[in-house]
Amino acid sequence: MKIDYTLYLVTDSHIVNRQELYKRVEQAILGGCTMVQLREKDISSLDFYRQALELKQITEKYRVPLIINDRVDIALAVKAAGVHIGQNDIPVSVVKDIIGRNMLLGVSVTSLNEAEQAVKDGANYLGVGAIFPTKTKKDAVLVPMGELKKIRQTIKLPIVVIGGINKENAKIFAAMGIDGLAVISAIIAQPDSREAALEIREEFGKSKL
Ligand code: TZP
Ligand code: MG
Repeated sequence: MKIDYTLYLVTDSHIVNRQELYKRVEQAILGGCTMVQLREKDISSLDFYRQALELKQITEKYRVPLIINDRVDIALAVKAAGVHIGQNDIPVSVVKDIIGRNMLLGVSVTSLNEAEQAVKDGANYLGVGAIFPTKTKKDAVLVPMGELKKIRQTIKLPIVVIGGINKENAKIFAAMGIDGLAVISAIIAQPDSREAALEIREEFGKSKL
C-alpha cells in the first residue's frame, strides 16, 4: 500500500478536550490530512487503548492510516497501520521484529547519524525535528536546516518534518524534497481544523483539489 505522508496530523490532548480533539481530527482529515498519529504521554494504558480505538473508527472511515506513538502493544492491539518511536523508546530493530513487515515504523531523528542508524535498523519513514521552536513539546531539540538538508540528500526513505510547522512556513519544504509535514498545534489548536489543514496543504504545494 502506498502511503501518503503529505499532511501528517499528530494529536495532543492538552489543547482541547477529547471530544473536541476528535471532532478536529475528523475535520482535519476532511481538509486533507493524509495520516494521523495518536500521541499521548501521561495516560493509563487502558485509557490509551480506548483512545486508540476511538481514533481508529474515525481514520478507518476515511481510509487514513493511524499510527500509534511509543506504544507497540497498543498499535498491535488496535491493528493500527504503524508505530512511531523516538530515540529513547524500545530500539528500532526490536520494534521492527515485533511488528513485522506489514506495519509501518516511523522513527524520530535529530541528526544524520541517527537517521542512518534508523534506516539500518528497519525504519520505514523518518520524522525530523524540531525544525522550528515549538511550545507543544517541552524538551524538543532544534534541528538546523543544514542538518535537515543533509538528511534529505542522504536518506531515500520518506521524511516528514515536525516542530512549529504552519501555513506560514509550509512552503519551503516542498522544494527541499520533503515528503510530508507533521503538525500538531497549527491544526489542532485551530477551531476550524479543516480550513487549517487545507491552507497548510495548499502552501506546501500539494493541495487536495
Ligand atoms: N517532536 C518534535 S517537535 C514536536 C514533536 C512531537 C511537537 C510539534 O508540535 P507543533 O505544535 O506542531 O509545533
Ligand atoms: Mg517516543
